[in-house]
Amino acid sequence: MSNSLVSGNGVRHNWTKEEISSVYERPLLSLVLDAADVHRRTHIFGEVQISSLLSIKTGGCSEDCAYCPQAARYHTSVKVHALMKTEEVVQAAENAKAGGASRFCMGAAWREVRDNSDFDRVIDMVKAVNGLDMEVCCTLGMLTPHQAERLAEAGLYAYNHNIDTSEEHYSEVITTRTYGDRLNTLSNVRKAGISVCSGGIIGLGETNADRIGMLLTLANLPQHPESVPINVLVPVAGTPLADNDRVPFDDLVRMIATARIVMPESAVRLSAGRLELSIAEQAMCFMAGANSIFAGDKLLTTPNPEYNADMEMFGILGLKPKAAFADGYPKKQEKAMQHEPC
Ligand code: SAM
Ligand code: DTB
Ligand code: SF4
Repeated sequence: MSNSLVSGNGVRHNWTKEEISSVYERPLLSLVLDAADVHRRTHIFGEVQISSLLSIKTGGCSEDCAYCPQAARYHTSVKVHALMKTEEVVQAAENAKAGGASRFCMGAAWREVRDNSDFDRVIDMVKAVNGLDMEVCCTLGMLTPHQAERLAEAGLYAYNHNIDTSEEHYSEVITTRTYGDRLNTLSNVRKAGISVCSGGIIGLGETNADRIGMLLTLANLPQHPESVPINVLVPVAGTPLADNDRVPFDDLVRMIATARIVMPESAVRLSAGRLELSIAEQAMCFMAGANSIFAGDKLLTTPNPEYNADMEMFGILGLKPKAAFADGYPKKQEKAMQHEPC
């Protein structure tokens, strides 16, 4: 790899597949060292942003995402739960704050947001959690421009909407919506001045070219997502991907390091799949540029490491939680994001 790929500020939006591939394919330790260099230059090394997740509406989703335990069409052990009450959600956010989380992310098993009383209630939740001085995040499925505006006005800080995999592999995993649908919502979120959180999952049966294609799409957006979650598939019984092979640990490190190099200023989130990783393995992910995690013993429906175990890990590795709003608020965008064909 030429040094020019990691020198200067390194924020580029014209990456080629070949360039990203040459980063991804580097000998592992050289890749980690390059990524660590970028990380040191662009972030406070050792500072990790902590988000807490809450499933505010669980299961019964009409989409067919092959990895997801909440899709109504698969027979998993997830119990359907209607939209939670605002007070319960605020209580959960207060608990998360007391536990050290700076961001509270509310997830709903919806294909898209509908303009109904449930959405009004989510708006109330956003206002209430914002009042706790936490960064509020939602992941609710597809949004129209007007819905994104409403969320922004209520004080939403970030919106999570993953592209999950490459454009080429997408229809192998999800058929009930398109890659373009996902990118449109990201554009609506960006235009409303909400911080963008978008990444994907490894372990869906994708090739290395698909992983590189996913990073290419994200890195060539007109503005990089402020946060890029890298999830390892949590295989759930009853879903079509339940028997997929476990992702080798070095593939995860490669994804994180490559994301760090091609999107140097973004937070790279070591997301689902941490329960299967040792502290030493997670340490390598942090060295490779991961600087954000979901903490708390549950993700949306699947388990995550216990809070105390994470704090012990933070102590051992010398990691420090990042304060809320340390990056300020994203600016409202005048222009739509255009998706350039790869
Ligand atoms: N329904 C909304 C949507 O799809 O955007 C929000 C909730 S959805 C569960 C949020 C994200 O969780 C998905 O985009 C996917 O990337 C991730 N996810 C879901 N199931 C997963 C699994 N079994 N393993 C890893 N990540 C998963
Ligand atoms: C993201 O990228 N990962 C989180 C969050 N965004 C919403 C969700 C992971 C879900 C894992 C499966 C589950 O717990 O249901
Ligand atoms: Fe529904 Fe989101 Fe799960 Fe897909 S990932 S089935 S949209 S909850």
